[in-house]
Amino acid sequence: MSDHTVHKQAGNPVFSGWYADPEARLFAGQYWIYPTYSAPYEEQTFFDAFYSDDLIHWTKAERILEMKDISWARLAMWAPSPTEIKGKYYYYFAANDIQSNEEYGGIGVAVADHPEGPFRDAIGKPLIDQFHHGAQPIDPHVFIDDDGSAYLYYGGWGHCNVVKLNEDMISIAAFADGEVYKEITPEKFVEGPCMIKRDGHYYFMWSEGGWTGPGYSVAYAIADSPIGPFKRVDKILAQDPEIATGAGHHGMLQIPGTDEWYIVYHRRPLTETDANHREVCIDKLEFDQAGLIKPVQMTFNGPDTHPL
Ligand code: FUB
Repeated sequence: MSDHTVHKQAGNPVFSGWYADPEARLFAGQYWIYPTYSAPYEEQTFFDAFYSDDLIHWTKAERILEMKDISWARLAMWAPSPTEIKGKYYYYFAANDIQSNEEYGGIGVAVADHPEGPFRDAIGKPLIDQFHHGAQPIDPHVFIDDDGSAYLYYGGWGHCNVVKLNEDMISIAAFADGEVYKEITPEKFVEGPCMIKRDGHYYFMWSEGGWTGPGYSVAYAIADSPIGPFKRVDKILAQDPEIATGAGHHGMLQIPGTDEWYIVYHRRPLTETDANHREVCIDKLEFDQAGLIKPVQMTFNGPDTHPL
């Protein structure tokens, strides 16, 4: 196993260091956060992860996946999203920030026996290596529906697609209508898709604006199906002149056995303007009586303690 460093830090950010694009999961009885290492592209050559028993104390699992183990990756390893199926951990990530179908890279899949890795490339090539419907192959987010169907949402450059994963989790199936790459782009979508299911409804969320600037933010839609249609409802997370700028690209955590939810996201401290100076924060996300998401209040206090 990799080196583990304990971060005892109450409040936001929940751990120190420049990190972004957090995915949030509950694995093996612990809370997990899987972020991008937020540095210049050439230095984004590995992923760390963080785990906690209570949402307050986080331990770093270092270098759970490294570029040296991905033959096709050369820089900009971004936005991981893992899931657990039958005791195996499947880890979707982007690499190379491809600008056209002439370049090689896109979304890969790695696999491990433990949530802290070590993850190894599962197929030796990208799972998605082309633009489809204008979507840059970045920002994967894996979602398992109640019937066990696995969906991979992804996309940048203002377009979002969803694909269905086969049971092996390392190959792509066609939908019932024969389509493979289904475009589901909601109004104002830029990147960073995220899906949860609550009370039978699919809450689809995404980031809007430019991630390098202060106006980066999160909005959402509600649908009756994992493939939409997704009609934009409203923004739920945005900069706050008292707290931080550039708040977006998030994951979600539900406290087990409750209807208590937290949004795990990155934001830029008010003192910073460097695009990569992003840190991972957690705040409450609440629903109103009608099931609509209330605007998130960013805080410096961070989450309440939730021992597992
Ligand atoms: O961290 C690199 C990129 O920044 C991500 O892929 C985007 O979603 C944005 O957060």
